[in-house]
Amino acid sequence: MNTLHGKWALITGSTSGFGKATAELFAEKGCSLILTGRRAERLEAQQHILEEKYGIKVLSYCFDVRDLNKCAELANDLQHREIAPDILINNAGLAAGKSKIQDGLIQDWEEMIDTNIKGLLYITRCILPLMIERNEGQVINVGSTAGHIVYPEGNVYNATKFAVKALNEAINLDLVGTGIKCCSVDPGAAETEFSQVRFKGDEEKAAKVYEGYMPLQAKDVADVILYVATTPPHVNITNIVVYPTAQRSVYVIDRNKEA
Ligand code: NDP
Ligand code: 8X3
Repeated sequence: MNTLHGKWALITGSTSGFGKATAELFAEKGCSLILTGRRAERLEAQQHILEEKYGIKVLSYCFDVRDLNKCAELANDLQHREIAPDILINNAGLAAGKSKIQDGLIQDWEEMIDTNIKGLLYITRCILPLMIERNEGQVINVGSTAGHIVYPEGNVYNATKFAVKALNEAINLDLVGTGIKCCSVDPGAAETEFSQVRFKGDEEKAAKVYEGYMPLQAKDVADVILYVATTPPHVNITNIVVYPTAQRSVYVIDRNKEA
Protein backbone atom coordinates (compact mmCIF):
# COMPACT_ATOMS: atom_id res chain seq x y z
CA MET A 1 0.00 0.00 0.00
CA ASN A 2 1.16 3.46 -0.96
CA THR A 3 0.60 5.97 1.83
CA LEU A 4 -1.04 9.33 1.24
CA HIS A 5 0.63 10.85 4.28
CA GLY A 6 2.46 14.05 3.36
CA LYS A 7 1.30 13.97 -0.26
CA TRP A 8 -0.69 16.66 -2.08
CA ALA A 9 -3.99 15.88 -3.78
CA LEU A 10 -5.79 18.38 -6.00
CA ILE A 11 -9.54 17.75 -6.08
CA THR A 12 -11.78 19.72 -8.42
CA GLY A 13 -15.36 20.12 -7.22
CA SER A 14 -14.69 19.52 -3.53
CA THR A 15 -17.67 21.50 -2.23
CA SER A 16 -20.14 18.63 -2.50
CA GLY A 17 -20.68 14.93 -3.22
CA PHE A 18 -17.73 12.73 -4.23
CA GLY A 19 -15.20 15.57 -4.09
CA LYS A 20 -16.19 16.55 -0.58
CA ALA A 21 -16.17 12.97 0.71
CA THR A 22 -12.80 12.30 -0.96
CA ALA A 23 -11.31 15.44 0.61
CA GLU A 24 -12.42 14.28 4.06
CA LEU A 25 -11.10 10.74 3.56
CA PHE A 26 -7.76 11.87 2.14
CA ALA A 27 -7.41 14.40 4.99
CA GLU A 28 -8.00 11.60 7.47
CA LYS A 29 -5.06 9.77 5.86
CA GLY A 30 -2.77 12.79 6.35
CA CYS A 31 -2.88 13.99 2.74
CA SER A 32 -2.55 17.74 2.14
CA LEU A 33 -5.21 19.14 -0.12
CA ILE A 34 -5.75 21.63 -2.90
CA LEU A 35 -9.49 22.15 -3.06
CA THR A 36 -11.52 23.84 -5.76
CA GLY A 37 -15.13 24.75 -6.46
CA ARG A 38 -17.25 27.81 -7.15
CA ARG A 39 -18.99 28.14 -3.78
CA ALA A 40 -16.62 30.27 -1.72
CA GLU A 41 -18.39 29.84 1.62
CA ARG A 42 -18.32 26.07 1.40
CA LEU A 43 -14.68 26.04 0.35
CA GLU A 44 -13.64 28.30 3.23
CA ALA A 45 -15.56 26.25 5.78
CA GLN A 46 -14.14 23.02 4.38
CA GLN A 47 -10.58 24.34 4.47
CA HIS A 48 -10.98 25.45 8.08
CA ILE A 49 -12.61 22.21 9.27
CA LEU A 50 -10.10 19.88 7.59
CA GLU A 51 -7.08 21.85 8.77
CA GLU A 52 -8.38 21.92 12.35
CA LYS A 53 -9.56 18.33 12.47
CA TYR A 54 -6.66 16.59 10.73
CA GLY A 55 -3.73 19.03 11.07
CA ILE A 56 -3.06 18.90 7.32
CA LYS A 57 -2.29 21.74 4.91
CA VAL A 58 -5.21 22.87 2.80
CA LEU A 59 -5.15 25.39 -0.04
CA SER A 60 -8.44 26.42 -1.60
CA TYR A 61 -9.12 28.09 -4.93
CA CYS A 62 -12.57 29.40 -5.76
CA PHE A 63 -13.11 29.37 -9.51
CA ASP A 64 -15.01 27.87 -12.41
CA VAL A 65 -13.13 25.11 -14.27
CA ARG A 66 -14.60 26.49 -17.49
CA ASP A 67 -12.29 29.49 -17.10
CA LEU A 68 -8.93 28.59 -18.66
CA ASN A 69 -7.20 31.66 -17.20
CA LYS A 70 -8.22 30.64 -13.68
CA CYS A 71 -6.96 27.09 -14.27
CA ALA A 72 -3.64 28.54 -15.42
CA GLU A 73 -3.54 30.87 -12.38
CA LEU A 74 -3.99 27.87 -10.11
CA ALA A 75 -1.05 26.09 -11.76
CA ASN A 76 1.11 29.22 -11.59
CA ASP A 77 0.33 29.70 -7.92
CA LEU A 78 1.19 26.08 -7.13
CA GLN A 79 4.42 26.39 -9.08
CA HIS A 80 5.23 29.57 -7.15
CA ARG A 81 4.70 27.64 -3.90
CA GLU A 82 6.80 24.77 -5.28
CA ILE A 83 3.91 22.34 -4.99
CA ALA A 84 3.38 19.69 -7.65
CA PRO A 85 0.27 17.64 -6.85
CA ASP A 86 0.92 13.93 -6.34
CA ILE A 87 -2.68 13.17 -7.24
CA LEU A 88 -4.99 15.11 -9.53
CA ILE A 89 -8.66 14.21 -9.16
CA ASN A 90 -10.72 15.57 -12.03
CA ASN A 91 -14.12 15.36 -10.38
CA ALA A 92 -15.95 18.66 -11.06
CA GLY A 93 -18.86 17.99 -13.35
CA LEU A 94 -22.58 17.93 -13.77
CA ALA A 95 -25.60 16.89 -15.74
CA ALA A 96 -27.85 19.79 -16.72
CA GLY A 97 -31.37 18.68 -17.66
CA LYS A 98 -32.63 15.43 -19.13
CA SER A 99 -34.57 15.64 -22.36
CA LYS A 100 -34.78 14.30 -25.88
CA ILE A 101 -32.12 15.77 -28.14
CA GLN A 102 -34.79 17.48 -30.25
CA ASP A 103 -36.01 19.32 -27.13
CA GLY A 104 -32.58 19.96 -25.58
CA LEU A 105 -31.53 23.33 -24.25
CA ILE A 106 -28.38 24.56 -25.97
CA GLN A 107 -27.29 26.33 -22.79
CA ASP A 108 -27.43 23.03 -20.86
CA TRP A 109 -25.39 21.29 -23.54
CA GLU A 110 -22.75 23.99 -23.46
CA GLU A 111 -22.56 23.93 -19.68
CA MET A 112 -21.99 20.14 -19.66
CA ILE A 113 -19.50 20.15 -22.53
CA ASP A 114 -17.60 23.13 -21.16
CA THR A 115 -17.41 21.71 -17.62
CA ASN A 116 -17.14 17.96 -18.06
CA ILE A 117 -14.88 17.91 -21.12
CA LYS A 118 -13.19 21.28 -21.54
CA GLY A 119 -12.83 21.96 -17.80
CA LEU A 120 -11.20 18.57 -17.30
CA LEU A 121 -8.89 19.27 -20.24
CA TYR A 122 -7.96 22.78 -19.01
CA ILE A 123 -7.08 21.54 -15.53
CA THR A 124 -5.16 18.56 -16.88
CA ARG A 125 -3.23 20.68 -19.39
CA CYS A 126 -2.27 23.19 -16.68
CA ILE A 127 -1.43 20.76 -13.87
CA LEU A 128 0.07 17.74 -15.63
CA PRO A 129 3.34 19.50 -16.62
CA LEU A 130 4.00 20.13 -12.90
CA MET A 131 3.53 16.43 -12.20
CA ILE A 132 5.59 15.34 -15.22
CA GLU A 133 8.49 17.47 -14.03
CA ARG A 134 8.61 15.30 -10.91
CA ASN A 135 7.89 12.18 -12.98
CA GLU A 136 5.50 10.55 -10.53
CA GLY A 137 1.89 10.74 -9.49
CA GLN A 138 -1.58 9.85 -10.59
CA VAL A 139 -4.51 11.34 -12.44
CA ILE A 140 -7.94 10.12 -11.40
CA ASN A 141 -10.81 11.12 -13.66
CA VAL A 142 -14.35 10.77 -12.37
CA GLY A 143 -16.23 9.35 -15.31
CA SER A 144 -19.56 7.54 -15.08
CA THR A 145 -21.40 4.44 -16.15
CA ALA A 146 -23.11 7.05 -18.39
CA GLY A 147 -19.82 7.00 -20.31
CA HIS A 148 -20.19 3.29 -21.06
CA ILE A 149 -23.85 3.00 -22.09
CA VAL A 150 -26.17 5.68 -23.44
CA TYR A 151 -29.63 5.99 -21.90
CA PRO A 152 -32.76 7.74 -23.18
CA GLU A 153 -32.61 11.52 -22.73
CA GLY A 154 -29.05 11.29 -21.42
CA ASN A 155 -27.60 12.24 -24.85
CA VAL A 156 -25.20 15.14 -24.18
CA TYR A 157 -24.37 14.12 -20.60
CA ASN A 158 -23.62 10.62 -21.96
CA ALA A 159 -21.46 12.14 -24.69
CA THR A 160 -19.41 14.12 -22.16
CA LYS A 161 -18.78 11.02 -20.08
CA PHE A 162 -17.88 8.97 -23.18
CA ALA A 163 -15.40 11.77 -23.82
CA VAL A 164 -14.01 11.42 -20.29
CA LYS A 165 -13.55 7.71 -20.94
CA ALA A 166 -11.68 8.44 -24.19
CA LEU A 167 -9.57 11.16 -22.59
CA ASN A 168 -8.72 8.90 -19.68
CA GLU A 169 -7.39 6.30 -22.12
CA ALA A 170 -5.58 8.98 -24.13
CA ILE A 171 -3.94 10.51 -21.06
CA ASN A 172 -2.76 7.06 -20.02
CA LEU A 173 -1.20 6.47 -23.45
CA ASP A 174 0.43 9.89 -23.57
CA LEU A 175 1.99 9.34 -20.15
CA VAL A 176 3.85 6.20 -21.19
CA GLY A 177 7.48 6.52 -20.19
CA THR A 178 6.61 8.65 -17.18
CA GLY A 179 5.92 7.47 -13.65
CA ILE A 180 2.44 8.95 -13.80
CA LYS A 181 -0.55 6.66 -14.02
CA CYS A 182 -4.16 7.42 -14.88
CA CYS A 183 -7.49 5.90 -13.87
CA SER A 184 -11.14 6.67 -14.40
CA VAL A 185 -13.52 5.87 -11.57
CA ASP A 186 -16.95 5.37 -13.10
CA PRO A 187 -19.87 5.26 -10.64
CA GLY A 188 -23.48 4.32 -11.30
CA ALA A 189 -26.35 5.91 -9.40
CA ALA A 190 -25.08 7.84 -6.38
CA GLU A 191 -27.06 10.12 -4.11
CA THR A 192 -25.24 13.46 -4.02
CA GLU A 193 -26.38 16.89 -5.18
CA PHE A 194 -26.07 15.53 -8.74
CA SER A 195 -29.80 15.06 -9.39
CA GLN A 196 -30.77 18.30 -7.66
CA VAL A 197 -28.39 20.07 -10.04
CA ARG A 198 -29.61 18.05 -13.01
CA PHE A 199 -33.26 18.89 -12.29
CA LYS A 200 -32.46 22.49 -11.36
CA GLY A 201 -33.59 22.35 -7.75
CA ASP A 202 -36.69 20.16 -8.29
CA GLU A 203 -36.33 18.09 -5.08
CA GLU A 204 -39.18 15.75 -5.94
CA LYS A 205 -37.73 14.79 -9.33
CA ALA A 206 -34.29 14.41 -7.79
CA ALA A 207 -35.56 12.15 -4.98
CA LYS A 208 -37.39 9.89 -7.50
CA VAL A 209 -34.06 8.87 -9.05
CA TYR A 210 -33.14 7.07 -5.80
CA GLU A 211 -36.58 5.77 -4.86
CA GLY A 212 -36.95 2.16 -3.67
CA TYR A 213 -33.28 1.17 -3.52
CA MET A 214 -30.05 2.04 -1.80
CA PRO A 215 -27.91 4.12 -4.17
CA LEU A 216 -24.17 4.63 -3.74
CA GLN A 217 -23.24 7.25 -1.18
CA ALA A 218 -20.48 9.80 -1.73
CA LYS A 219 -18.30 8.00 0.84
CA ASP A 220 -18.55 4.73 -1.17
CA VAL A 221 -17.04 6.43 -4.20
CA ALA A 222 -14.43 8.18 -2.04
CA ASP A 223 -13.41 4.73 -0.72
CA VAL A 224 -12.86 3.53 -4.30
CA ILE A 225 -10.84 6.64 -5.14
CA LEU A 226 -8.76 6.07 -2.01
CA TYR A 227 -8.12 2.46 -3.04
CA VAL A 228 -6.96 3.55 -6.50
CA ALA A 229 -4.78 6.30 -5.05
CA THR A 230 -3.00 3.98 -2.64
CA THR A 231 -1.97 1.20 -5.03
CA PRO A 232 1.83 0.73 -5.33
CA PRO A 233 3.63 2.85 -7.97
CA HIS A 234 3.99 -0.12 -10.37
CA VAL A 235 0.24 -0.89 -10.31
CA ASN A 236 -1.97 1.09 -12.68
CA ILE A 237 -5.71 0.45 -12.40
CA THR A 238 -6.96 2.20 -15.51
CA ASN A 239 -10.71 1.96 -14.95
CA ILE A 240 -13.09 1.01 -12.16
CA VAL A 241 -16.86 0.73 -12.59
CA VAL A 242 -18.89 0.79 -9.39
CA TYR A 243 -22.65 0.31 -9.17
CA PRO A 244 -24.92 0.10 -6.15
CA THR A 245 -25.82 -3.56 -5.54
CA ALA A 246 -29.43 -2.86 -6.55
CA GLN A 247 -28.26 -1.59 -9.96
CA ARG A 248 -26.75 -4.11 -12.37
CA SER A 249 -26.62 -1.89 -15.46
CA VAL A 250 -27.75 1.55 -16.48
CA TYR A 251 -31.07 -0.13 -17.39
CA VAL A 252 -31.52 -2.57 -14.52
CA ILE A 253 -32.34 -1.26 -11.05
CA ASP A 254 -34.23 -3.28 -8.48
CA ARG A 255 -36.46 -0.68 -6.86
CA ASN A 256 -38.37 -3.16 -4.75
CA LYS A 257 -36.40 -2.89 -1.59
CA GLU A 258 -33.88 -0.90 0.41
CA ALA A 259 -30.69 -3.00 -0.08
P1 NDP B 1 -22.34 17.14 -6.83
O1 NDP B 1 -23.28 18.05 -7.55
O2 NDP B 1 -22.65 16.76 -5.44
O3 NDP B 1 -20.86 17.75 -6.89
C1 NDP B 1 -20.36 18.35 -8.06
C2 NDP B 1 -19.11 19.16 -7.72
O4 NDP B 1 -18.59 19.72 -8.94
C3 NDP B 1 -19.41 20.32 -6.79
O5 NDP B 1 -18.37 20.43 -5.84
C4 NDP B 1 -19.41 21.53 -7.71
O6 NDP B 1 -18.94 22.66 -6.97
C5 NDP B 1 -18.39 21.11 -8.77
N1 NDP B 1 -18.58 21.80 -10.05
C6 NDP B 1 -19.62 21.68 -10.90
N2 NDP B 1 -19.46 22.51 -11.94
C7 NDP B 1 -18.29 23.17 -11.72
C8 NDP B 1 -17.58 24.18 -12.44
N3 NDP B 1 -18.04 24.68 -13.60
N4 NDP B 1 -16.42 24.65 -11.93
C9 NDP B 1 -15.95 24.17 -10.76
N5 NDP B 1 -16.56 23.21 -10.03
C10 NDP B 1 -17.73 22.73 -10.52
O7 NDP B 1 -22.25 15.83 -7.75
P2 NDP B 1 -21.34 14.50 -7.66
O8 NDP B 1 -20.45 14.52 -6.50
O9 NDP B 1 -22.27 13.37 -7.83
O10 NDP B 1 -20.53 14.68 -9.03
C11 NDP B 1 -19.12 14.63 -9.11
C12 NDP B 1 -18.75 13.99 -10.43
O11 NDP B 1 -19.24 12.66 -10.45
C13 NDP B 1 -19.33 14.66 -11.67
O12 NDP B 1 -18.34 14.68 -12.66
C14 NDP B 1 -20.49 13.74 -12.07
O13 NDP B 1 -20.75 13.82 -13.44
C15 NDP B 1 -19.92 12.41 -11.68
N6 NDP B 1 -20.85 11.31 -11.45
C16 NDP B 1 -21.92 11.41 -10.60
C17 NDP B 1 -22.74 10.32 -10.37
C18 NDP B 1 -23.95 10.39 -9.48
O14 NDP B 1 -24.88 9.58 -9.67
N7 NDP B 1 -23.99 11.28 -8.50
C19 NDP B 1 -22.44 9.03 -10.99
C20 NDP B 1 -21.32 9.04 -11.86
C21 NDP B 1 -20.55 10.12 -12.06
P3 NDP B 1 -19.49 24.15 -7.09
O15 NDP B 1 -20.95 24.07 -7.41
O16 NDP B 1 -19.17 24.75 -5.76
O17 NDP B 1 -18.68 24.74 -8.19
C1 8X3 C 1 -24.41 9.78 -13.15
C2 8X3 C 1 -25.03 8.44 -13.26
O1 8X3 C 1 -26.83 7.14 -14.50
O2 8X3 C 1 -27.45 9.28 -13.53
O3 8X3 C 1 -23.31 9.88 -14.00
O4 8X3 C 1 -26.10 9.18 -15.49
S1 8X3 C 1 -26.40 8.53 -14.26
